[in-house]
Amino acid sequence: MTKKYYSPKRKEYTYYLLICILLILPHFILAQTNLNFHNETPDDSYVHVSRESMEKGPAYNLRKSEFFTSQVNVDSDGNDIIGDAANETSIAIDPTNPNRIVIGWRQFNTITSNFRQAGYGYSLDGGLTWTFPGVINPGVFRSDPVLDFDSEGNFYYNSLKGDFTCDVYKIDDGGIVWGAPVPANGGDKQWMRLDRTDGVGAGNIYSNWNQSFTTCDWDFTRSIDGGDSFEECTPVINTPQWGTLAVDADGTLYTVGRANAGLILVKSTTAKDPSLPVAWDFSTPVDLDGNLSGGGAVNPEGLLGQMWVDVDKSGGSGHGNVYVLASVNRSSNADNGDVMFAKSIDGGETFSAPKKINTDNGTDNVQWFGTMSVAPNGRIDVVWLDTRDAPEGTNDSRLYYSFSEDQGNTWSNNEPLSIAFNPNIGYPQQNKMGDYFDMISDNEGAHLAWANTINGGQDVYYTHISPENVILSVDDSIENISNAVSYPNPFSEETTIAFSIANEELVTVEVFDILGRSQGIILNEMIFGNYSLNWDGSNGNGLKLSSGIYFISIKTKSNRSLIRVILQ
Ligand SMILES: [Ca+2]
Ligand SMILES: [Ca+2]
Ligand SMILES: [Ca+2]
Repeated sequence: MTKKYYSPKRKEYTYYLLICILLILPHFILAQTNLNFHNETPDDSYVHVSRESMEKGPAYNLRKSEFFTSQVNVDSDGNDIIGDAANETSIAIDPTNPNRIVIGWRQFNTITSNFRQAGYGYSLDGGLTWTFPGVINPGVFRSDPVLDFDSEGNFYYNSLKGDFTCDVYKIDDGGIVWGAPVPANGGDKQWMRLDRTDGVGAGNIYSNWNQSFTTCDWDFTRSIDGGDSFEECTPVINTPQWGTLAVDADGTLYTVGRANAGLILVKSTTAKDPSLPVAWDFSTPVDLDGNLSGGGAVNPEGLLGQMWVDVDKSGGSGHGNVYVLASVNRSSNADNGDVMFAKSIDGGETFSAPKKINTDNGTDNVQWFGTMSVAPNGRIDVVWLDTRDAPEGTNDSRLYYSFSEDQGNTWSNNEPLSIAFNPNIGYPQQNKMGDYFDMISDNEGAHLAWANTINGGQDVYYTHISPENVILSVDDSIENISNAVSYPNPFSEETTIAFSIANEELVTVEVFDILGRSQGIILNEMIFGNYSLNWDGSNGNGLKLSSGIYFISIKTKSNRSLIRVILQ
């Protein structure tokens, strides 16, 4: 009997081997792509740098009526630390005291080393001033910070370590004293969300991450005991990566990201129930006419941005809507970065056609780090970095903002909220400015944690955006108001507001609180030349305002000047 070289059995084996290779090939392709521009592996060794020994310079802080910006990674005197780097921000606000805000980031103590640690800073005055006490765990490689509060004001900081596992720190005093962290499984580019409902899932913690870089078998975990422990890893359908999570008003969990076949949304109505194992209802393809990517000129070793999901919890006509947004490489044209939005009005089963949020012309400008959050009243806030104003041959970027008050059908004009900066400077031996920003919306405005190089290095900032004032904003480039001052400042009885108007026109002097809410108009007259008026700290109805920080806006048809005053 002649022995055949190819037995039927061997043929079958070869066939199965081929199928296996085909099935796992996309994973390797994604893993390879990751390695090129997103991999949180320790590289340079830890170098101890004393903050006291670093050179200091003025922090960058900007106060306008449409927004205010405060530098977060400052020393104990509020100064910029020259020669450090900070990026990849996440923000959390205490729902029991919204003046308590915490921002986390990747802190590089010196730009001579890409060794990164868990940076954090906190504000107790609504983001106006910040304290950066130092990194949480000095000398330990930590990356990918993700922060959140539960409904009772407990704070959680999820942190990726160099072995592709995550820790969750839990503290109950607004971010001041740190205990030991709890192991939380995890992997690279994890995201975390708390259930802040008062339903069956109240206090649950959810996290998912990039399946390609983890020591777990899968890409999801849950805590049902307030962060004391995290469950064994379980799989999310189609393993989305580089995305975020959202919990709706009923405790339903959504997660989004890039899968092998494109962008997806995955939904679980059972994850909230501690008595049930985590199961997923379905996975829906999301068409944003493009895909998440990275490695572009604006952020060479980082992402173009992550994919955002949020839900309408307003109780109004948009209640339950699911919104997704991301900066994507476009499919239907050559644009390397647009901010694209889509919505679902049927609980994530189907999505609308994608809508481009940036309204610049052509396909040459890059809109990156697109970031979205939804306010309790249903307003959708979106920010991104934008190269549309960049001189030819540069990647200079400005922060832009737009919002929608009608469930994403129409959007406010694209408004720039920063000067242009070069995102390619200040690198800490790693050519990127992190992979994402983070934002939280309330009914008054948006709270953004972000990075830029306006102060000459990579630094972390908090910006509070007041949508109503963005609509009212005027062109600051025309100078008709000069020498605007207020004295004494601080004041208790009365302050004199003085300014000069170059050409006669109607001048309105109006007082705003730190959230950008008008407290009353104190002057509205035709004025020319030097002018002064006295203000006793009362509102438009003659009632004395409470002690605090206010902004006096001196506005003409074409110009606005702001003075920050302290009423004692
Ligand atoms: Ca700095
Ligand atoms: Ca990262
Ligand atoms: Ca573009």
